[in-house]
Amino acid sequence: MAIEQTISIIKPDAVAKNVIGQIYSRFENAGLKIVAAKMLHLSQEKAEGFYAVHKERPFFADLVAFMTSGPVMVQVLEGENAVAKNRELMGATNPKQADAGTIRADFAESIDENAVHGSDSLENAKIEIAYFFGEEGLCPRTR
Ligand code: RTP
Ligand code: MG
Repeated sequence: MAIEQTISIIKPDAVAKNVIGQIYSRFENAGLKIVAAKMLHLSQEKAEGFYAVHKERPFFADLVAFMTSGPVMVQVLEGENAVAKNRELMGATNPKQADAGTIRADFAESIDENAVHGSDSLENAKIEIAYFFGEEGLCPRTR
């Protein structure tokens, strides 16, 4: 299995609920390492650019409004199969359909405010890592 890196975002609803640490524990317990992290309040432009693939969708304006409504925590997770493993930990987009024990089942209220984002492919992970950490770079673990 390949060591991959993926983007995780703890969205404004979960930051407001004060569960950053609980979500980080799930990553760590699954063997994923945090190799970059920052809290930021996304600008309209940064949020629109991040979700540009959805710009024609009816929910786009609400999605951008939500993602700019408060601070988010953005991190790069590294580990075996990190992209799929993170998506598994997150659960389905709609928390009502998410498996028990997943982050969205436990911390999200609705499909619009669903606690976390995770890159959906290795290709998009690379694009999203560059989008958020292109200038700072990552902190590879040496031990
Ligand atoms: P994300 O990108 O945030 O990790 O979520 P995802 O891959 O599970 O879902 P995606 O299809 O990429 O959609 C991005 C976000 O848009 C909102 N959404 N609303 N009302 C709807 O039908 C609908 N569909 C998607 C969700 O908040 C989703 O996280
Ligand atoms: Mg997505």
